[in-house]
Amino acid sequence: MDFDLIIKNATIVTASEVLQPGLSIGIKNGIIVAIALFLPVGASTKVVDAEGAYVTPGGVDSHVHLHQDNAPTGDKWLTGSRSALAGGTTTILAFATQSRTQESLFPVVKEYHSRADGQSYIDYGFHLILTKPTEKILQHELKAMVDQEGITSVKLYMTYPAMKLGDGDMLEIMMQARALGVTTMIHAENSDMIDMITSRLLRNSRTLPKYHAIARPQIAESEATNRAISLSTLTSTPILIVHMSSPVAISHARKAQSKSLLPVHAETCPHYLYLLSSKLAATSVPAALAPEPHSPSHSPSHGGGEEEEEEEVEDEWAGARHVCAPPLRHSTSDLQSIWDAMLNGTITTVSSDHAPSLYNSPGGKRKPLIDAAASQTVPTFAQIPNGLPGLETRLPLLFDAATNVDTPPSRRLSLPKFVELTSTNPARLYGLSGRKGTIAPGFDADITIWYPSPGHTGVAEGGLTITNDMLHHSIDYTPFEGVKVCNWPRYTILRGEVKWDRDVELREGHGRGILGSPGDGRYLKRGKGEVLVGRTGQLPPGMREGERDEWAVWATHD
Ligand code: DUC
Ligand code: ZN
Ligand code: ZN
Repeated sequence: MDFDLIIKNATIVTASEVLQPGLSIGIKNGIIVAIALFLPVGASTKVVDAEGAYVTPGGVDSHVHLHQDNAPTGDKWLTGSRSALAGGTTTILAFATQSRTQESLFPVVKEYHSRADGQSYIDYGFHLILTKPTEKILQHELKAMVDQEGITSVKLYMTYPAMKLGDGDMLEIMMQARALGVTTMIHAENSDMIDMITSRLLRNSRTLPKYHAIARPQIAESEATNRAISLSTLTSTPILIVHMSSPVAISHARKAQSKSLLPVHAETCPHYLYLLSSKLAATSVPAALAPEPHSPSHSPSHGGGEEEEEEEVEDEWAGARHVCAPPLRHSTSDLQSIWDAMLNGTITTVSSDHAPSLYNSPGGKRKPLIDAAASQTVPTFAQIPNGLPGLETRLPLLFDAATNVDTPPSRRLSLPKFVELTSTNPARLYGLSGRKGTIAPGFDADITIWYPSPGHTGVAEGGLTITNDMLHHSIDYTPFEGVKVCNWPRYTILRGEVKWDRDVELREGHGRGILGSPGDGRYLKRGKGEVLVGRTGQLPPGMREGERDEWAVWATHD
C-alpha cells in the first residue's frame, strides 16, 4: 500500500506527550494509518518534511457562531471556516438556534444545514440552542436529533430575552439531556441583575460602550454559574459552562469539581486571557477604520512599538468593537485567574466564541449610532451587538503561550496542555473521540504544522504582529490588532490534504494561503460526548437516606 501523504521528521504533540523527534506519519484515504521512525515513500506518495516543526492535531473550535439568527452574523460559513483553516483549525461546532415561534427542531436543523451546505472549508457540526423546550421536543425530538442528526449537545441561555430560559425549563432539559447523554452547555449570566443595572445606567445618561462592562458585573456571572451548578446537582446532569470570565464564577466550578459530586466542565476564550475592559473605553480608531463623516485629525497609535506611527481619528464609539458577553474584565488579576484555572485543570476547553459583527456597518457595532441619528435618539451600549471575532487567532495566541520563551511562568502552557485545551478535550467533550483531536492511527488526518525556527517558516524572526489585514474573515477589525505572537501555522491539513500553506500567494477568490475550497468540509454526525454521567444512585447533598424512595420516583422515572 502506498501512503497518500507522509509527514516526515515530525515532532508530534499529543495531549499527553511530546513524542520523540523524527517520526513519520503515514496517511491513506484521509486517515492516519501509521506512525513510525521510517515509512516507505511510494510512487504516488506526497511528502511534507516537518524537520524542526511541531506537529499538532488540527484545532477543534467547539463554540462558533456563523450565519446564526439571534446572534451577530458578520461572518457566514464560507468566510468563517476559511478563517478557521488559516489559523490551524480543522473542525468547528456552530449553533443552530430554535426561535420561540418554532415548535419543532426539524425545520431548524434543516435551515441551518442549508446555510452550511457546500460552504465550509473544514469539517463541522451543530449544537442546538433551545429556547422553547416543548413536551414534544423533550420527549421525542431531542432523541431524534441524537440518533438521526448526530447532534449531541445543546446550549441553554440564562440571559437575553429571545433565548433566556427559566430554571424550570432548564431542569426539564437537564433531566432529558442526562437520559440521552447530551452535553449541556450553559451561558451563565443573571439577566435580572443586568437589566436592572442597565436601565439605571441609561436613566443616568451612562450610555457609552464602556458602561457595557459595568452593566454585566462578575456577580451576575457568578450567581448564574452557582445556580446552574445547583440545577445540575439536583438532576445529576453534567454541564459545561461556556465562555467563563470571572474568578468567582470559576471558583464555583472548581469547588463543584473538587467535591466530585458531578462533572462540571468549564470553557474560556482567548479574549478573557488577553484583553481588559479598558478596551471598551477607547475613543479613537485607526484612520483606516474610520467611519465616514469623520476626518483624520491627529494622534499616533501605540500598538506594538517600533512600527511607524499610524494616524488615528477620534471616535467615542470605538470601544464598541470590544463588546462581548460576558464582558472583558477589569484587572490583570482577573486575567491571571483565568490562566490559573487553565493551568490547574478547572477550565477544560478553550474556544473562540467567534460571534463577530462588522464595526463600520449599519448592522454592526455602530448600529446604535446609525439608528439614533435616524430617529433623533441617544445611542446606548445596550444596543451594541455582543461578540468578537476570533476563529483565526485562537490557536496562534495559545501556541505562543506554549512556545514563546518570553512568556512569564504564570501564563505558560505546556505543549501537551495546548493540544488538550484546543483540540483533544473539545473533541472528547462533544462526541468526536476516535475521529478528531489527536494524532494516532485510526484518526482523521487533521494536522497543523508549526516550524518554530526562524527562517524555516515564513514567520519573521521575533514573531509576527497580528493585524486584521492578514486574517481571512469578513470582519473589519480584530480585537487582537497589534498583539505579537511567535508563530503561525505553516500548513493546515484536513483529512490528509494540505488546505492551508502560509507561503502560497493569493488564489483569486480565496485569500492568501488558502488551498482548499468551500465544500471541502464534511458535516459531522457526532456520538455522545465524554462528559461522564452524573452520580448514579447517589442522593443530592442534603437529602437523607430515608428520602431515597421518593427521590428515586422523580429522579429515575419520567
Ligand atoms: N454568547 C455567546 O455565546 N457568544 C457571543 C455573545 C453571547 O452572549
Ligand atoms: Zn453565550
Ligand atoms: Zn457564543
